[in-house]
Parts: sequence; C-alpha cells; structure tokens
Amino acid sequence: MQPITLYTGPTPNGRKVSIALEEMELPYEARYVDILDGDQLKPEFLALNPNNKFPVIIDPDGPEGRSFTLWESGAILWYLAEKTGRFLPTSGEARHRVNQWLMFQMSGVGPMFGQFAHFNFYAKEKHPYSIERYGNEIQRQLRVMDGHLASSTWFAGDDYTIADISILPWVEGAAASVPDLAALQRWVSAMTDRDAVQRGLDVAREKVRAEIVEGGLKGLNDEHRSALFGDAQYRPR
Ligand SMILES: N[C@@H](CCC(=O)N[C@@H](CS)C(=O)NCC(=O)O)C(=O)O
Repeated sequence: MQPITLYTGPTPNGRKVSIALEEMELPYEARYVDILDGDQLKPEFLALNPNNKFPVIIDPDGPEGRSFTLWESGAILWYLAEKTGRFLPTSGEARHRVNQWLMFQMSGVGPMFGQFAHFNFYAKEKHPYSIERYGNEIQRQLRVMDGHLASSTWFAGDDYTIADISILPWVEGAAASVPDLAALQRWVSAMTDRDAVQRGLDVAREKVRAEIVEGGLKGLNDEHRSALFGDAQYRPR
C-alpha cells in the first residue's frame, strides 16, 4: 500500500488525523504546514485546499484506485474509517451515534474552543465579553461530555470510534483543568493509554516553537497575526 500524505501541524485538527492513521495502521508521511509563517496561503497549498487550512490528505489509492485529495478533518476521519472498515460501525443506530458526536465536535467543540483560544491567547487586545462568552461555552460543552460519559464507555457507546478520536485532542488539556469532571477524565486516561494515540499526538510536536507559544502565545508577532487573521489571511486571492 502506498503511503498517504498528511499535511498537518501540532494542533487538535491535525492530531485527530494522525491518531486515526496510527490507529488504523495505515502507512503515511506527515508534511508540516507552518501556518504562522503563512504556508497555508501559498499557491501550492491552496491548490490542495482552497480553504487554506490543514489537515489535508492525499491518498494515492483513493476511490476507484485513483489519487484522492481530501480536506476537513471530520470528512477525513470518515473517509479513513470507511476505507479500512475500522472505528465506524457499518450500519444501524451505532453508526448514526458516531456521526452525531463527530458533528458535535466539528460544529461545536472545534469552533468554540478555537474562538476561546483566539480571544484568550491570540488577540492583542483582551476583550472580556468574548473571553467570558467562549469560556462559558467550552465549560458547558465539557459538562455535556462528562454527563454523557458517566453512563457510556466511549462517546458512541461500547466501542471506540472516530468520534472519540475527533474529540480527544481538543479536551485532553481542558479536562485536567476542571477537577470535577471525573467521567471525562476517566475517558481521557483511557484514550491517552493507547500507544497509537500517543504516537498520533506526537506527530509534528517538535515543530512547536517554544519561543512563540510560551506564556499563552506571548511570542506571536504582527506577521504571524497577519497570516492567521490579518491582511495576509483576508487579502482577496
Ligand atoms: N474545520 C477544519 C478546521 C481546520 C483548521 O482550522 N486548521 C487550522 C489549524 S488547526 C489551520 O490550518 N489554520 C490556518 C488558517 O486558518 O489560515 C477542519 O476540521 O479540518
């Protein structure tokens, strides 16, 4: 089997896919995309994903045996699960339950945790309303997850699935910071005890630039801000 190429970086959306590839024992090569330096805005990357974001995969053995490029982490997890027949029930209620939690992650957890990080760490001016709004929302989501996991081993029931894989990189750190979420912490431990999860989390870890992320992204400069949410990001292309 030819290796899948994974365009990624050391963030939750990238890590979901590297965890899945590790769990599914698929051969892959990780290529680092430096979003602080604007790699995602270069024509060669935009040709892969016009939405200028990682993760992206290229599977040389895609559907009908042709090379297949796919972006959006939830769609990638679904594709890989269907390709391998692993971590996604083939039919019935359990399959829909996986989809439900995957949608919850993609439409709720990712955007809300992302906005909280933006206003709390990335934004130059601190805007208390936004920090409180997104902070409250992620606390609420963590409680929803904890309540569910109090009576369910994994997110979609008795089996470990891509729903779990999609959520872990987002809540791994946050769950530990809220002491009364016992069920969520039990689940985080079960996830992080898995060797494949550890290997997936480690992909591109060496690319984390300590001088930038230290003290809540204190090292972010105007060029990084421009690439992520300033002129370079929003310039019409
Ligand atoms: N909904 C997308 C979000 C992907 C995303 O936000 N990727 C970030 C890194 S975690 C990115 O590449 N940002 C660069 C940019 O927005 O310019 C997914 O789940 O794949």
